[in-house]
Amino acid sequence: MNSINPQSNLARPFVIVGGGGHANVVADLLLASNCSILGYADVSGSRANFAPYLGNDQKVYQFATSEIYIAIGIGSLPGHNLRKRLFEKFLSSGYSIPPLIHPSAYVARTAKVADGAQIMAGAVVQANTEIERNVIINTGASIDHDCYVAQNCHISPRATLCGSVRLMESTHIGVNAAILQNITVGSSSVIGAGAIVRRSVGNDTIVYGFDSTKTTKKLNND
Ligand code: JB2
Repeated sequence: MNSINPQSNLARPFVIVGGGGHANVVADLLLASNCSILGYADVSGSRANFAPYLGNDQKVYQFATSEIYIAIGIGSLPGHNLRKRLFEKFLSSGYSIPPLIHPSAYVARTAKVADGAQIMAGAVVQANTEIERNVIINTGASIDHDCYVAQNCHISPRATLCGSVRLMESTHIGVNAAILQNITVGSSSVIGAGAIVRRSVGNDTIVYGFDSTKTTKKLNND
């Protein structure tokens, strides 16, 4: 395994924003990397058990920007921009939101992973690939060489991008979908679970079905 886990060398504790399913996975990544977690912020009260509940997002501001790191513990699903909003809110308030890479993920030496991006357990990011800000590469996903994944995309568990695929901003790739080599997927598009994409896809488009011949234009509800 590649040992680049940037969070392992960070001295400050983390505050996780969100306390649901994705936050639990992020907390596990941090603990597996020997990072400490001060607590988490959530709007709907104390539910998670990985760290103390701090209160709503306002409570995060009790910590100086130089005192903590933030991890966004909200996932992203099609049509929801909460993760993006919270990432931008805390970044513009001066907090650091470092990239997180699970110790069991493989990230090639020549790959680039930007702030706020999260590479989950068992994922692979191959040579010369660029992962932009606030992207989730979820459990066991595989991103091959020379890919470009623009900000706020979510690659769901076990999805595969073959070589030189380009994903534009806020695209969602469903569980177990496969995108063949050299394909571009436009911004805010959704590739359904298990779809196999053999030709490029425009912006705001939903693709579904085994042979990816079925597409529909999606309403933009951001
Ligand atoms: O403004 C907010 C806010 N709004 C909702 N600020 C903060 N700090 N938290 C907020 N929340 C909280 O986000 C909700 O009260 C809830 O506790 C949490 C969302 O949890 P949930 O489990 O519903 O979704 P998730 O985003 O953690 O995970 C989704 O995305 C993942 C990628 C799920 O679909 C997962 O299954 C998926 N793996």
